Amino acid sequence: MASIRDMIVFVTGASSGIGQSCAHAFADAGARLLLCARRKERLDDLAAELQTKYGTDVFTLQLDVRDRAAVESAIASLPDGWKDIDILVNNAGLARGFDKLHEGDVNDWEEMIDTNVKGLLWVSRNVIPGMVARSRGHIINIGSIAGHDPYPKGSVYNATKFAVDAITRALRMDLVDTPLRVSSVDPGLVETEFSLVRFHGDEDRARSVYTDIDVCTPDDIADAVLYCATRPPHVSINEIIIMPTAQASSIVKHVGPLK
Ligand code: NDP
Ligand code: 8X3
Repeated sequence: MASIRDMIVFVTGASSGIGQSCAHAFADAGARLLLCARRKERLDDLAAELQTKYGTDVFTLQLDVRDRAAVESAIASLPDGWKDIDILVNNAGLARGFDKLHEGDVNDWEEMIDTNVKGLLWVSRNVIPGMVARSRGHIINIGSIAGHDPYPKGSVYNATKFAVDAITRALRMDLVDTPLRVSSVDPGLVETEFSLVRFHGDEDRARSVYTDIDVCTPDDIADAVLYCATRPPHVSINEIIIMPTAQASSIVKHVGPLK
């Protein structure tokens, strides 16, 4: 296992779920953490927890990744000591709605495309040049099984995650003559605030997604992300698809006890 001690790890969408678990996993491994999300109070609470628990050096940024100018300016004006990002975890993302395409809400579509695709691009475009200049860096994108295997009523979310997969694979080709690495970690069902956000705050509907099925936890996913980040420099984990044992594809899931 390669050490990431004192490396600067930038996790987008660290105020909840997988991003928050990644922050814990990287802090536990001795990294310094740059954390962004829109809910700054949550980030500051997390920073305090990481400082107490692991003695982690944390810098928090209130940032909406959809805002291209804000992303440019936030990254350009990072204080000394935080500019040289070693590992970028492009995690910020969401699903909105669960509808047949011809009945979908176009505002939901815009939010997903602006966050999952354009937001990931704005952050990447502003972080990767520094990595290339330093000949050092690792980009880990959080995709989804939905980016390999589409499902009904998820067309636009699926499309955004197919886009993440295409960006990941093409970026790896763009950087093949550098020491930089590009990975994606593509989960199936993980219990986070994801479904609450997808169903616009409907708690009962969100809970039902995870009822009677032993789904992954955000810590399970963070473990895979950390695995990618801690391989020796000549080894690139290109892609990890990680799902609950009770899920075999986007649509094949076993509800109830396993035999
Ligand atoms: P959560 O809703 O728990 O976390 C999403 C995180 O993204 C939050 O920290 C949120 O912070 C942040 N975020 C959302 N929009 C923005 C934005 N515009 N700017 C900055 N940050 C933003 O969900 P998950 O942890 O489950 O989701 C994380 C990633 O994992 C997503 O890319 C999702 O698509 C992917 N994924 C999730 C799966 C699951 O089943 N849970 C399965 C496969 C992939 P804030 O609201 O404070 O801005
Ligand atoms: C999230 C996985 O199947 O809940 O990316 O949409 S799914």
